[in-house]
Amino acid sequence: MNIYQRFFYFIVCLLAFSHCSQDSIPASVTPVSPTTPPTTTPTSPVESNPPNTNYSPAFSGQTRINSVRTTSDFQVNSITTTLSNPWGIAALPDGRLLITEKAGRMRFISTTGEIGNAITGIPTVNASGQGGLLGLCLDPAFTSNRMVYWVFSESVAGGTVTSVAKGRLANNETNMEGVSVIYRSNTPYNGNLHYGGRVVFDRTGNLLVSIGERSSAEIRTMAQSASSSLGKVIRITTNGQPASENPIFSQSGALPELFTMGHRNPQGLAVHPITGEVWQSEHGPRGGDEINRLQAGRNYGWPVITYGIEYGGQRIGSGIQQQNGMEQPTYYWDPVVSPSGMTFYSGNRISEWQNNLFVSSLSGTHIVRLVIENNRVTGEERLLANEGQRFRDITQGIDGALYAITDQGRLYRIDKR
Ligand SMILES: [Ca+2]
Repeated sequence: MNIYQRFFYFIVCLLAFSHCSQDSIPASVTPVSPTTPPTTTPTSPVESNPPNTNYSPAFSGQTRINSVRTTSDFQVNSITTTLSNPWGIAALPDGRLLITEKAGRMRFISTTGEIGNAITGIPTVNASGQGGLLGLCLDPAFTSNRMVYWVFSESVAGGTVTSVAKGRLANNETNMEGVSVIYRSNTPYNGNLHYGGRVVFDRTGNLLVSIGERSSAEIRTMAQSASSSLGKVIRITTNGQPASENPIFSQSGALPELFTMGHRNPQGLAVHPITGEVWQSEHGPRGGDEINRLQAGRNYGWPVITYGIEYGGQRIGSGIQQQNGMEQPTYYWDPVVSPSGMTFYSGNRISEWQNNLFVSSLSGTHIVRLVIENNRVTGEERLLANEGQRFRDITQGIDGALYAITDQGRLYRIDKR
């Protein structure tokens, strides 16, 4: 190679490595820096870097939508910096928060930063790679039944799987009672990537759980097989049975728990406060991170259609972005931001945020704010971009503030000043 080829090769490797590590173990904590005004003008997209592909969107506004800027005065407080790889956050009815830590711990944390001891009774997790104790949610009737549901990666014969467990939070708050694993993915794989890992209740009172396709080229095609739970969003009862409302997929051997198929690594699920529909975020490859509006029985395309390319630069499959019978993402990013947990804002403290979607971004190191009108994204903003944090999950507290956790161990509170 001549010197120019070597330089080009070096840049390609650098890009590939930086993207491969989008969900790896975090860097060290960086200090909070003061907010500086964005350099973009309000009408230009927030993304100014060139895309990784030359693919064209299927419709106007599917990517690089014009930026918006919050005009309300809001404040950001770092409540604590000492969590250890927090992965999921849920708001308790009494105002506190319940968080998971990747290594296998679940803890209370107050909105003033007091961190509780690890709750005992949580089944062992396999915390290798991207695995561990992942997303969690509370039962809608938590106040009376104290039930908690969570997703984790688990060692089983033949590899590891994405699993779902439930337990009753003991009255003394030190342990989980009556813990049981209510669901296990049916396709073990020897790997430690792409577990998915979010869980939410939808308005039918069932649990939706996102399950990744385990990443490797040899296994990811299972996202298109209705007989595997890999690369799916499933819908199950609180006992782990297929929800009776579930769609029927036409493939022979289709699993009755499937809700949607054709996903890569979905790390975000959120229920729209008006429509009740479940929206999803999904890590793409190099380019092609997605926001999807999930509709029962639909196929979201991976790995047949995608707006991304392989980390090494090759096309994926036939290199197509659209196909009949496969859903287009509502929105996509190229280059990627690595979207993880997300929530719709339904509070009234910042009225211009109502029904906006807030998405935690890992490699993008910011919180995405998406304005959504008539099921289309009409504006994008990057919040907390100067904090240098890999945002893993975000939720709305009982007090109406937003609470976000980062891989580096921080919990932020974002609210009207
Ligand atoms: Ca897709």
